[in-house]
Amino acid sequence: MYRAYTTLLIIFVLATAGPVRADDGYRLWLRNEPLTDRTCLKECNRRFENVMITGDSPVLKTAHDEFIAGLSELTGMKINEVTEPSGSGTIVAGTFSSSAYIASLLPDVAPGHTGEEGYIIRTVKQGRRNITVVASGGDKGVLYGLFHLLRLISTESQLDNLSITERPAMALRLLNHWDNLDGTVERGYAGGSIWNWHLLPGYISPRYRDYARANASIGINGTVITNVNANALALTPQYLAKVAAVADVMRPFGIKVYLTARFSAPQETGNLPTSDPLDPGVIRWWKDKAAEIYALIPDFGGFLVKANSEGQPGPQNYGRSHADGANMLADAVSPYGGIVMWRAFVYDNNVPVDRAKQAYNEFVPLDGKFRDNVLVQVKNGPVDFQPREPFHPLFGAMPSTPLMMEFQVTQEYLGCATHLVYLASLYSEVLRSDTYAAGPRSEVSKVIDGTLHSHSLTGIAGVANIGSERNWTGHLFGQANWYSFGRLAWNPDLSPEEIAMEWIRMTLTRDPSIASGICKMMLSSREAAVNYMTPLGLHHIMAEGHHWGPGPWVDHGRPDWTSVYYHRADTAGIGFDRTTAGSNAVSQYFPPLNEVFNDPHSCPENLLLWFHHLPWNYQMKSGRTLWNEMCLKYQEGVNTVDGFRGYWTTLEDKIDREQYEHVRQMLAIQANESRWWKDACLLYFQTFSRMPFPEGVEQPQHTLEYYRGLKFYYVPGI
Ligand code: BDP
Repeated sequence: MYRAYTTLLIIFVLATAGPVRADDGYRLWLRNEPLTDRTCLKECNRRFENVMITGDSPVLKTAHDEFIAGLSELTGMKINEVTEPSGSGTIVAGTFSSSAYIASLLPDVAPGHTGEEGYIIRTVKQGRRNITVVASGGDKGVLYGLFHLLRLISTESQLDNLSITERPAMALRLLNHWDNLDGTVERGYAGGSIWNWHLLPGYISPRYRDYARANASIGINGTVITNVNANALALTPQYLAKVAAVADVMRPFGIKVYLTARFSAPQETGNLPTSDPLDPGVIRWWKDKAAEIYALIPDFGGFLVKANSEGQPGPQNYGRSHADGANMLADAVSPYGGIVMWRAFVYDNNVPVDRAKQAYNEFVPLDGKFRDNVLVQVKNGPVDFQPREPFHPLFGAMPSTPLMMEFQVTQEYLGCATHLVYLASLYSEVLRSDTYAAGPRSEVSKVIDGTLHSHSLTGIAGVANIGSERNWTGHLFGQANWYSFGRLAWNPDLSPEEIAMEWIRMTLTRDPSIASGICKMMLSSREAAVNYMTPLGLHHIMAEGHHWGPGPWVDHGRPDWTSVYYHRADTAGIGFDRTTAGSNAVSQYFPPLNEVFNDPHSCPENLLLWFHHLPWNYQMKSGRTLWNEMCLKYQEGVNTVDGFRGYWTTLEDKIDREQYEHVRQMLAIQANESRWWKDACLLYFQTFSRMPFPEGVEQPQHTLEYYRGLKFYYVPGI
């Protein structure tokens, strides 16, 4: 009796004292913390005690193993594997073709309805028995459907009368790793690369598998494992054997592997005299290379290419166009079903009048000239992953070419992973922006999901924030950005709030009031960063090279790599004049947006200085001068972060201790750095405005000289 009582007490203490356990973040959103809600546990017992998953392909086997493992971790239930429904409830999962029984449970559903990756989750009653069917036209759909069901369980969602139909909006949902073969990661802030090139292919780190399952759980179906600033060695037999070993781990999780192709590889590793895309020898070399790759990796996805940008080689070196280059590679991979993702992030060797206009100018004339298996991959904004940019004017402007979205998940311009910045807000803002390309309701999401211009080859890519650190992303909240990228790639209409709540419940806590408090903090975090870094449409004023911290004074080197080129502050005012009277970048947008942006009175104030150069005493909608408004925005950003810190301390014994302590310290860093940004930028701009700080703005902690003199030698990521 006494022993039973003690055991019960121990169980009770373990179940209630969450913070005692230390969570190092390795398990991500798949930590599957045991459910404590009794109703939910009862529901699971009633519905999911028996599991019948049909089919034995590698992906279905993964689906089976993941589901059984996840369900047992979450519920502690003993799960029976059955060959026909039994007991009070059974999960029945499989493809329409693997089981006639599944098809019979969903008589109203045409087999092609879900596609290969979509799925149906439905509760079907058979007398008193509850059958939960998870069905798809393809193995991957079953895997995604079962992960969806696990998510419902893990977030303690409603489990009865399920009637869910899902299809991914985008066909290609990819991570782009800017990982180098030497183990470093360009713009990576979470340790080194997760790919251990030295030990591959002999040693397969368990991390590869854990990476694959995390991605599969959010529907990511491809990964480009090498940097866009590519190394031709990745295409040599020695490295291809390593790539093949990674592909073998990814395959059962429905993930294809892609590589970046260095355009000059035929010369660098093939000893050819040229890499001219129209040269027969070069064409042959790439065809042979494709054959070699596909012999090792039959489901190889294809190539991602950065060409004629920031010094990278490309077709223009031979007087050829981007289309000539892309098509030559596309022809090499097309016999095997491969694709080419050709980046529109181009930096000409000659400095343009307005850097923001360049991609549009180079690519619009090429619309319709690309092969069917080419996508043009466009960054979300026309400059470079800034805290806020208008959407890229190419979206909507190339109707005959599939355009792929490129977001940055790694926080190169958002604190280098020292800041809590929830990026779903940024992604969603861009995806929901109306391009007006075919009249109102022509959102960016409809351009990239193919519905606006009828493309079936569609895609979205996120530059990964993943590294070798135990918690994968450095900052714990960086995990939420990886998670939300995947969720929005699947469904761009999901709200940042829904996604944050899912992530919080699976990663931090299921307590509703704590979860909503954390969610509120996440939802205001991106605007806070914009405010303390680049409010009112300012952009590209970060420190040079490593991009960590402020550098509005950067004025040397190539003009369009400086800050002064972008903010154009002088005693008359501040901002880049992109109106019809200035660089005329506004004309790259469809009406009525071009007019809206062209007039400072109709231009959204959060993009004002992106499009206009305005006097310091310009009157804002608030009635304040531009200078005062700018100062107060910077201060507001700082205050918001102070608020995060205060709120976080209220969670001390309410969430896992290690998670709590990690975030507490990171928020302290962020609070310091937000002041650094505010002080440095305001002191610098004050040399032009010559106006005092308005009331409510904290006095700077140091002088402008102090901030200008700060030097950092080993910031990660370069
Ligand atoms: C810039 C990064 C640089 C990348 C480049 C790109 O600073 O490291 O190589 O983007 O996207 O933002 O190619």
